[in-house]
Amino acid sequence: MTDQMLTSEQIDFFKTNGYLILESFIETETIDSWQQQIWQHLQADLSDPSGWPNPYVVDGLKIEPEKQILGQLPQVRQVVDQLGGGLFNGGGGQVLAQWPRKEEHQWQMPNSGHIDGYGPNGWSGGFMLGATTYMYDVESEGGAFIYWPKSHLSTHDYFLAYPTHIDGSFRDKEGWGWGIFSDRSPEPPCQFTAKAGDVIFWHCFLCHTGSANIRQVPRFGVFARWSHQEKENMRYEIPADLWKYWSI
Ligand SMILES: O=C(O)CCC(=O)C(=O)O
Ligand SMILES: [Fe+2]
Repeated sequence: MTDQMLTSEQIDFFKTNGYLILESFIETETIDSWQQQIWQHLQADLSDPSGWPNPYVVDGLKIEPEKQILGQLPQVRQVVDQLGGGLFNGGGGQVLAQWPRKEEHQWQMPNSGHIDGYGPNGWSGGFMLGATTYMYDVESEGGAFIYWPKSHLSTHDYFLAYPTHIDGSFRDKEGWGWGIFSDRSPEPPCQFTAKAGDVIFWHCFLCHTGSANIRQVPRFGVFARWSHQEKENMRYEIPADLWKYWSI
């Protein structure tokens, strides 16, 4: 492994599109171990759908050893350090499941996507980067993570026009919906169909959302997110240069 994980072409791609997909980025041994741990945690089995639970958020799963958490894997940390110049913090793990919906045969692309950082506890501020991978392969209509390519640019334009909205006050307007961001996207949404262990890194302003799974295999999405180390100082700022707080 070299110090610089990403080539300049990959960095240019990330800056232009707001995301970067790295195929087979996680070792098979790690994926195998995650699979074992999640089924053990759920007290269920891949081969016995009748015993599958149904929660979207897989609560209380602590991947062990800790260095096997998505955001702690050395190759993931290397990418994050390269993009953030060592100033991005976080990388904690979260698993979100999309269980097969046997009763649904018609799949629809979601009509809007959100940006992260505006959860139930309010605005966290300083969110910079997310990463998503899967524990099992995800085919089309199989509960993929959905993203709007290049929407980081239109979201940036939105906040340049309405800088005070960065704190989440865009939600105060009556009739508000996440479409205020994703409807501005220069490109339509895509499904992140991928093999287990392929990783998508995504810019904090990239619109995204989950989607229904009408296939056979549960979608276990593994997420990690990073904030800026100086977030208390920079969280209200909308720099004209979208990459001001990045090292790329
Ligand atoms: O489940 C997904 O693929 C999307 C989840 C998501 O956007 C989130 O938790 O912020
Ligand atoms: Fe999200």
